[in-house]
Amino acid sequence: MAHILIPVLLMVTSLLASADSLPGRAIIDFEPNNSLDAAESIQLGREVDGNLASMSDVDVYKLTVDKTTKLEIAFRSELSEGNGWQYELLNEDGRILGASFCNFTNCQNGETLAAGVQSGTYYLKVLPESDSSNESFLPDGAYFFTITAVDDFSTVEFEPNDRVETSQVVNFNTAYEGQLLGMSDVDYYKVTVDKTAKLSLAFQSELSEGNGWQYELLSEAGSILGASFCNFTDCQNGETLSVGVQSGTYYLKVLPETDSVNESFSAGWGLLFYPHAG
Ligand SMILES: [Ca+2]
Ligand SMILES: [Ca+2]
Ligand SMILES: [Ca+2]
Ligand SMILES: [Ca+2]
Repeated sequence: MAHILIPVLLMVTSLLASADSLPGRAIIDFEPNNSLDAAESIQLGREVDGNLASMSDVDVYKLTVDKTTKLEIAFRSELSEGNGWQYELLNEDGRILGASFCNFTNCQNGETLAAGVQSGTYYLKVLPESDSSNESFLPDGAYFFTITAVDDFSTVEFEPNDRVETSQVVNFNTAYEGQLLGMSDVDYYKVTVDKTAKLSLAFQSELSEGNGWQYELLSEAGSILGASFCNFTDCQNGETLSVGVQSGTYYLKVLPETDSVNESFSAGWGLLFYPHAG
């Protein structure tokens, strides 16, 4: 009898060192660039050198993507700032596809945010991390980022996936990375099983979060076959949920653990999952 081990769900935001800067070729923050309409055009693979001039400064950059791909945003700061930068990848309609806060030495060392996108126009919006208007919260120094398109996009989440109808198809033996973008984000993934099997879903978060993730394995009709809350270091260490299933279509639904709409409960920014068959 064949056995199928199934999906593993890990939650991760990849943090990688950013590429070396190329000062002579950097694109400079050219004001005013404070809105989507006034966005400054940038290019893939070319570093942008910007700064926030005040707590009301917002820098919006615009780029065009001509294929389905994974965008990697390597972001870093000149200085280590406790009140750092917030940056968001937006689609043409202004919907957030990925976002991060960048601060302290983590930001100075650089981090990478990845998101799957279709061909189209996208924006990167940079603003102060704090939403205070007090200028003492303004991060000093420059920020730098480079957006690159990576052909290996099979392991990344594609928004929008907030409904069963728009769920993302995933395969076994592949790790998928995504994120919850706020308390209203829900992520659906879809997997097809071709025989009676044991479905195993492993789930892990990058960070230890007290208000963590909730995930459910659903049948095609929407009944919950298995579910778990994943939080604190237990989630960071990873856990596995297993259920026996018949052949058919199944959905994995991921949402914030708490049903509060308070964004302070937002469970980190990273999500990676790994469906596995063996
Ligand atoms: Ca600026
Ligand atoms: Ca600006
Ligand atoms: Ca998501
Ligand atoms: Ca979603």
